Amino acid sequence: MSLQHDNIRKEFPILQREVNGRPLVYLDNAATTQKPRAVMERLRIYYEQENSNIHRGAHYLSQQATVAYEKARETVKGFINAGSPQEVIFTRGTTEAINLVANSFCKKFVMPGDEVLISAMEHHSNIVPWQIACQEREAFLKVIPMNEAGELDMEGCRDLLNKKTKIVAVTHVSNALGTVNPVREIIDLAHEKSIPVLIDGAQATPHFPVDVQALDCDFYCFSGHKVYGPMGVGVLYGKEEWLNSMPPYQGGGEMIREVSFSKTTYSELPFKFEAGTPNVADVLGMETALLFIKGLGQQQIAAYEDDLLNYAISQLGALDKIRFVGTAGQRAGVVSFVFDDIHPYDTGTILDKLGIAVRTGHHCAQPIMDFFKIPGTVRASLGLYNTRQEIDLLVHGLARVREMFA
Ligand code: 7TS
Repeated sequence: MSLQHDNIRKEFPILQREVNGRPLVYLDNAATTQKPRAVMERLRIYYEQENSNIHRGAHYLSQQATVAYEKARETVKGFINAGSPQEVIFTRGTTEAINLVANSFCKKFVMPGDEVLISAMEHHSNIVPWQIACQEREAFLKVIPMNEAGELDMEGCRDLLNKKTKIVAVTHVSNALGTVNPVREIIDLAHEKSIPVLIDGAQATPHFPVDVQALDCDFYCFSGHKVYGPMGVGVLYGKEEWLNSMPPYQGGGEMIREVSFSKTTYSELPFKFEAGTPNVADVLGMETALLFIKGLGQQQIAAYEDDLLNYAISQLGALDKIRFVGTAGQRAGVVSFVFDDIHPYDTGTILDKLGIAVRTGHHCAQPIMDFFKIPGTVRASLGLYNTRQEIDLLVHGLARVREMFA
């Protein structure tokens, strides 16, 4: 593989630390990724040299910070191939991006009796905001079913799309199963009926390049902290015609043109959706992270991680009594499993003693666990810095778990 691991791992200081007396094996990248030096350095420089509020000051620092912030928007535009920077809204993360659309879009376009279509494998972030909006609008939440492999039922999807469907919201990659969904196909089906589609890209953007124009999605969301950037920042991409037709999500400074007590007019895009002082430092940190992964090569990262995931699946598959949860043909970044005789929590606790960080539980996707009739899974999720040696350590750790419970 073409990623230079010795060099790459040196860029992530936390990977050099020990946990419980062992070298850290970090396999919880779907929850959050570790940060390269360049990202932390960007935050330091911002606060040491550039800190200022943007879009308002006439002074030098404010102008410099404003230019840097708007340049970061251009970088994000390039990263996802948006049509224009106006289509890039900075948010707190994927969760806030989805809440923005669920709130604003539904207020305008969803009427009593209408339907919102999601899928059976959504993170709670792509369920609850739509549930709240549907309750408010007296609309119905419909769910695209999935099969035992954790693949969406495309016939079911086709059947559920109808005149009452006002928006479709599906995840690009499942955080609990690793399934890569055929989002382009879903978007085409929905567009045949003029229904817009939101894609939750939180687990896609870390693993492979995304082109929103090629997908032709109407909205796309992702989080900075899952693409090696800081926490507390993320992106909503939206097609200009939709964003222009939607009402503001929050009111406040930045998002207005003129305010009087009788009437307020709003700013143009993207500012209409960025009320208040934005998270400038972390936007710049996220920009650095995106440039970092572009610098390594997103295709190279995808190929490397694909190989590593297949290696993990084949090595783990040799363990006694292991059952994979999610065996879709197309997967990225995540391998989820259970031992039928050992609670995931116990497995996770023992791995932690060995310095191995995985996540156990329902992964904020309880309906998936209900579907498989399990309390949760053990999930190993990969990042660009993980290695085959770390997979071997995971497998050894799990063999220890089996011995202890024998
Ligand atoms: N959508 C998906 C598919 C996710 O995996 C997550 C977070 C979110 C939305 C929410 O992202 P946030 O950055 O706004 O919190 N997923 C996980 C996870 O798998 N473990 O911890 C968080």
